Formats: sequence, structure tokens, C-alpha cells
Amino acid sequence: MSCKNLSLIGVPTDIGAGHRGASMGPEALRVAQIAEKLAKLGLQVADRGNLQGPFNPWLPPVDGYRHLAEVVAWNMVVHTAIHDELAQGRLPIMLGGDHCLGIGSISAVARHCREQGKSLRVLWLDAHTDFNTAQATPSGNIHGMPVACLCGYGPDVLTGIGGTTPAVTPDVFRQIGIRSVDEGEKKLVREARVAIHDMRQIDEIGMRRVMEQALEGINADTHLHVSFDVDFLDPSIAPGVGTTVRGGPNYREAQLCMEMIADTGALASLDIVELNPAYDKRNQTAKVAVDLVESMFGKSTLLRD
Ligand code: 6HN
Ligand code: MN
Ligand code: MN
Ligand code: MN
Repeated sequence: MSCKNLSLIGVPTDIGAGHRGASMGPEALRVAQIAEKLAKLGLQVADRGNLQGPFNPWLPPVDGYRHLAEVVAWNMVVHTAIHDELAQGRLPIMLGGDHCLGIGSISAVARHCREQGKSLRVLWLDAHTDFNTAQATPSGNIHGMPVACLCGYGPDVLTGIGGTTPAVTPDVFRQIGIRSVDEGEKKLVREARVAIHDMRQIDEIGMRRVMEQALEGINADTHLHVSFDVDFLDPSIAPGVGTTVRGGPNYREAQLCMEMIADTGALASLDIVELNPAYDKRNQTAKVAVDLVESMFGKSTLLRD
């Protein structure tokens, strides 16, 4: 692990989502003892509390976007908070909140990498590619658009967060677990040449080989960011999300994915997003997410070299 000082940053909003409730995600992760469990692994953990931003006005889309002004406001706050933690040499863990917040966090990570001369790799663990635009979106929900925005496809107010447009190039991404892509979105991800490891590939060659491919080329100069959308997981183990899609990784496949991330020693920032306690039962999805995050930070059954 390149950095052992962790900062938890709660971002309690569902501004970009189509269902209410991801705003309760940070508290559910705390109730599931994320801080205590990571501390048990020997990591230094500071909980920074929650960021603040506008309320969700729950309005219909305007020109293809729902709540654009509020999404911008939240992401600017996120960008600053994540960049500040990275500048202090710390490892930020964003407790979302919906996935639109990836615009703020990953633009901050990208800016930090430019300043430090590091290369960036982003693992996007998700059922969805999140590459919609105002024209392609079926919903207007901006949580379906963060990857496109980070790559420069979107409104200037979002693509410009962090000062450089685009914040990243599509080649930094490796998307894993994909099984729901909208019609217009398919053309866009293909044109942008985003590297997608969909569920069919996981079925055909297995999680181990998929992860070997997704992690290939990572070295001591790589900043590895993981954007963990909890709907990545099969709904049978993770029902507490607004946008469940059948046919995701099972518990062991997900755990292997996380263990192989830990093995790189390059993990330097993390988003945990889309957890929605309103759809959960006895906080089980938060517990599974925390369990997997422990594996991402090196928890293993046996002592390993
Ligand atoms: N997420 N593709 C759908 C849309 O409305 O654009 C769903 C997006 C889900 C986004 O889960 O982060
Ligand atoms: Mn997502
Ligand atoms: Mn910096
Ligand atoms: Mn998703």
C-alpha cells in the first residue's frame, strides 16, 4: 500500500440519482463500522464527517439533465475535499452518495496525478458504463453520466471541474461487471474506446483473468483509483441500491476482484457509491460493501507474501 493514512469523507446526496436514498449511504457505511474495520487492519483512519451541499429539489430534467446546478455544486465541494486530502499525502475514501460524485473525486485525483507526475488508472466497478450524454440519456439522471463528463463529453460546468477539460482520457478506465448499457450509450463507449470487461467476459474467462488484464501495466508510479458502485454486485448479495441489475458478480468473484486490487499495492483513492439504505434490509448491503472494502485493503484469510 502506497499510503496508510485514510480519510473518510461522507457525501450525503442523491442529487444525481433516479431514486431517493443514496443520501443515507455515508451513515449506513459508518453503522457497518467501516472505520473500525479498516483500523483493525492496521490502517490509520480519520473520519472527516460529511460535506455539505444543496438539497435535492426532485425536479424533472431540463435540456437532458436533472438537477444540473446542484450536481455542479456538490461536485465542486467534493473536488476540493478530495484534492486537499491527496495533497496531504492521505488516501481519501468517499462515502457516497450517488455516482455523479465521481466527477468531483476523479477530477481531483487526475489533477493530483498531473501535479505529481503520476500515471492514473481508474477501475470502474459497476453494472453500468455511466457514459450517457444529454442526448443519449433515457432518464436525465447525471449518475448515468460521470465517465462521459470526465472524458469531456458533457456540459462545460461539469467537464471543466478541476480546471482541465477533459479531466482524463478514456484509456485510464477499466470497467468491470458491466451488464446494462443504454442504446445510445453503447455507441458512445465504443467510439471513446473505453476498456470494458462485461459480465459475459467474466463468465467466459473468469474474474482472475479479467482482473489480470484490468490491472496490467500498473507500477510504482501508478495512482490506482477504484470507483465502487455497489450495484456492481449481484442483487442477491447487494439489494440495497436503487438500480439493481441481475447477473452480477457473486460474493467470491467480488472478493477475488478486491483481493487482486490489494495485491497491486497501488490503491490510492476510493469511491463507495450508490448504496441506498432505503432499499436495504438490516443494513446487509452496507455490511457486504464494508467486507469487500476490507479485502481491497488487504484483509486475507491466510498470511500471504
Ligand atoms: N449508476 N443508464 C441508466 C441511466 O439512467 O443513465 C442508469 C444509470 C445508473 C447509474 O448506477 O451509477
Ligand atoms: Mn455507477
Ligand atoms: Mn495535488
Ligand atoms: Mn451502476
